[in-house]
Amino acid sequence: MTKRRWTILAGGVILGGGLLWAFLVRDPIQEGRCKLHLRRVSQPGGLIGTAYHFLPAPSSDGNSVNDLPTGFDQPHYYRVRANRTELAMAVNEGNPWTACLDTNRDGHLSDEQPVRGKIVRIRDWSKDQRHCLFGPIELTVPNESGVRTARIRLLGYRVDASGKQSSEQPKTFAVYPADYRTGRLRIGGQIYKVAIIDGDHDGRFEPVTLTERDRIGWPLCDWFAIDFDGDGKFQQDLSERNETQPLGRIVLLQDVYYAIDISRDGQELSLRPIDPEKGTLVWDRADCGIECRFWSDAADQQLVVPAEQKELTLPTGKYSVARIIARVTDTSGEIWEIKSAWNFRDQPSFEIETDRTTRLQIGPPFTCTSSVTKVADGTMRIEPVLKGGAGEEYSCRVLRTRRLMPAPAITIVDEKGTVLAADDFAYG
Ligand SMILES: [Ca+2]
Ligand SMILES: [Ca+2]
Ligand SMILES: [Ca+2]
Repeated sequence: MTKRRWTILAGGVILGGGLLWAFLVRDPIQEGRCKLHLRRVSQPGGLIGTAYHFLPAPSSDGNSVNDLPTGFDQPHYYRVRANRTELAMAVNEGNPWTACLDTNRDGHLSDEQPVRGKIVRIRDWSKDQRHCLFGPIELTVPNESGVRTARIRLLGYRVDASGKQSSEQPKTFAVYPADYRTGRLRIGGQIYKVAIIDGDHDGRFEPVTLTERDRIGWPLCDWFAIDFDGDGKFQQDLSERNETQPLGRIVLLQDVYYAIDISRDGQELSLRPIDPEKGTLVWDRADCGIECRFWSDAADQQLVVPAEQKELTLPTGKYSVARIIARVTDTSGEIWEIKSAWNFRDQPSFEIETDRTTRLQIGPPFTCTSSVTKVADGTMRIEPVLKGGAGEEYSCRVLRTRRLMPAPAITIVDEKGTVLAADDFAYG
């Protein structure tokens, strides 16, 4: 056989194999439903980044731990939230760092398999950082119908809570799922990639309650993602392009609401058009346009509400403010803009009830106070705190027609009004 014939034969085999894979192995794309396949995640980032939650600061107090694995002589103790309970974890300084989790919740760590950390470099907040990665760690979760499994990874940040480089120890820890499920379905002639993430590590997929939060107020819940724009990625920046949401009962897609149904084993998903029960939201505010994102146990909402619009209808459910941009246009046509702070703990929540009205006073009037904390003897940290009418918190970065204005100034006076110090705040 000539070389040319061998090439044709090889090409035919590859093409035949590909067609066989396409017809027999790959799932056909169905209208409104799909099978969900498990996708393992080794490195942090990407879609799974939306399901990070940050652990409270470590303590040296191991009161809830009866014993430790051999060699744990410099332990720091954490609590990891999973399946609506807290698991004790000890992290030991050393080379390598080692973590041990009380996976069977018996108060002992000596019966657990310690996990060695691995140093990874991750581009984080536009800088290359070294972090310590652990896992995957398997959690078996007993329930009424048997045992479910959740797999997690732990990421020890080599920066402290204030963003400074820690000397040796990974003090700040994030936990994230070690896998997610994904598939593709068709709606109205268009194909969408979808995914679900077991963000509360209980081995099942249920609508968010919005009550469990991590230390920055990020929801500790399952997540749903849909690639609205078809670019193959799931955007997750809370902007109008965002494609991830806490798993609710509903998703809004091309102005139509769809009920999200997921099988008990998490292997099948369907989106069914519905007309949900609704109530009215009334916005009590002055001449201020609002762009915002609300998380919800019903349907995630991205809203752009001009100053003159004072009410709108939303599906019945509980809502929590995830992001706000408040905009005002002055008499010279300049657009002034502030965004909500990256702090989700104190952002307001509200409920929409069927055929009833809920009032919300997001936006002006704004109040500015300061937060003062002692950093060291003789050193205080002073930060401005800007809040809106519903108690929502904003960043003090003010944009004037997309240009960042200088940071606000501060003057400290005594009881008689004598100026003791005057300076400008610094961003960052
Ligand atoms: Ca144990
Ligand atoms: Ca779950
Ligand atoms: Ca996308």
